[in-house]
Amino acid sequence: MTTSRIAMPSLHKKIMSAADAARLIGHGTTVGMSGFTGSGYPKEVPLALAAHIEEEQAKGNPFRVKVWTGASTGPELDGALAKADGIEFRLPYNSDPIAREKINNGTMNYFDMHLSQVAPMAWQGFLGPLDTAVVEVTGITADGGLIPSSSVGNNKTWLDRAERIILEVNNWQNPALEGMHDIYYGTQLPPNRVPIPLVRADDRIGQPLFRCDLDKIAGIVVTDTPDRNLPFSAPDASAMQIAGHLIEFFEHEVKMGRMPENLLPIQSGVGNIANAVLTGLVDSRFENMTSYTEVIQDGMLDLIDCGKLRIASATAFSLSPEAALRINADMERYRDRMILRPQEISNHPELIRRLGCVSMNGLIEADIYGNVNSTHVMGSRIQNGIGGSGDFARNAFVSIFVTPSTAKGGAISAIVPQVSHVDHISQDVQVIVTEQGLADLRGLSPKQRAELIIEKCAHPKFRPMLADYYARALKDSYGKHSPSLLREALSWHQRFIETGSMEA
Ligand code: 0RQ
Repeated sequence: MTTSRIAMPSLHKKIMSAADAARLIGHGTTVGMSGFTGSGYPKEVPLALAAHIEEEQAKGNPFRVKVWTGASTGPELDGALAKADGIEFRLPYNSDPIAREKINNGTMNYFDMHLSQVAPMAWQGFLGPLDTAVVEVTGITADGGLIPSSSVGNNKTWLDRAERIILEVNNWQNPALEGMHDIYYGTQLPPNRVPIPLVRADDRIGQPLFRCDLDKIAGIVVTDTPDRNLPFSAPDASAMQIAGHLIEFFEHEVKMGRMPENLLPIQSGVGNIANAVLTGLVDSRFENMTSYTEVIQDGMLDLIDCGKLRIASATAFSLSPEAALRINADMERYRDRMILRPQEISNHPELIRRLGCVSMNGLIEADIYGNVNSTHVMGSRIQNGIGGSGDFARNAFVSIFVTPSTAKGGAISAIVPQVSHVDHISQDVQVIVTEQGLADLRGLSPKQRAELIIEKCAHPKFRPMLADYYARALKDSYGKHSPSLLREALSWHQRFIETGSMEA
């Protein structure tokens, strides 16, 4: 396939097939791929690599690679490589079902880490060497600048650190993306770190293009395959109730003078509920809002379209296929309202704390003291990963977690005596919202938190069980600061594993 997107003639000789590019990647090596929540990931080389791996394995030759990405990607990358049993180790965030299965059956190593820390840890040398970068770009300028695509993720770091670079130039990506990105090249390692000069969500502190050592480019593959994001489900009654509670909370915070009229920069996590909250804000009275977050979802387009969101700063799009068409049809207009940055900047603790982000993330379960498990079902099966939730929760102005009060058709309570795995300690969890209500936990002791969470957030079916547990814990616990019955604290999970329900 050819393209007019490569404006530097000397690079044309590097164009090759995906199969030839995949053969540049060797067994046991580490590959840094672009991609973040289904956007901007390479589509051809990983598929060709999976085919190559299967061929080698059929000949009896072991062939597996270590894969680093920005966050989750698409079926052509994680799905295809996992299916071929080609991934020996992966970091960070994954949501691919085949990869999830391999991780949970113990055949794939997965390092689930805070998304802001991936690039710094690569630079610090904690993750080992990076052999190959495979990065999707929208085009290449006449002087060799790389126009980023629909996600930035860790691409800057992969391009800088890798010994060899393979580019996928994607004709499907809109050329009008050029100018939307802000690639900051000022990060340093200690002891030379300096403050990052970003003080508002709409500040631009870098440059629109990636730069790389052109001699490292070993191959260029041309594609026109679209990003493959999943559609969001329409917000259900429970999601709308959660959105309603949150908007009431925001109104109260403004009335109390704790937040300005246009709120503070919003961070909204992945998933259907987070998207529903954004959709709920469309009908709210808040105007001139800003967002400093990691992904731009459908709900943010709605907020921009209705004129209520002034700027959305993130590292990637996470759009349904319909929303991707919508943005592609009107990219020049959206470009003025959006900034895509490296994920070490979109998720930087210094910046999240400085801007005072209002963070809203989903959870798997929370306990009565407000510790949150975002990742592990029944304490051991990973669902996705911590993603950016930790970056935001610890550093936010106010850290909010949202969830339906039950899961799996009501068999599981999302509020439990003790979480079966901890991602966010109670100090990083200030508000919990379910369709039942909102618990504002700021300034409360563990016992006060427990009473409020049981009253406001638990499903009525599980509320008496929780109240009973808590009353007995208050009486019989070894200590009375965070009362706990150790023999019983995880018994709800064990009961689910044995009977298919947490109900007694
Ligand atoms: O599984 O699809 O098999 O039924 O978890 O749950 O209710 O669809 O909710 O899409 O909002 O995801 C925490 C996973 C919630 C997400 C989590 C099962 C449930 C379903 C999805 P099925 P829902 P959502 C920054 C923010 C961590 C990363 C993060 C997440 C599936 O929000 O990955 O916050 N967060 N990043 O059935 C058993 C429970 C369960 C449960 C839910 N208690 N027990 N299964 N499920 N609760 C963005 C990035 O980092 C990119």
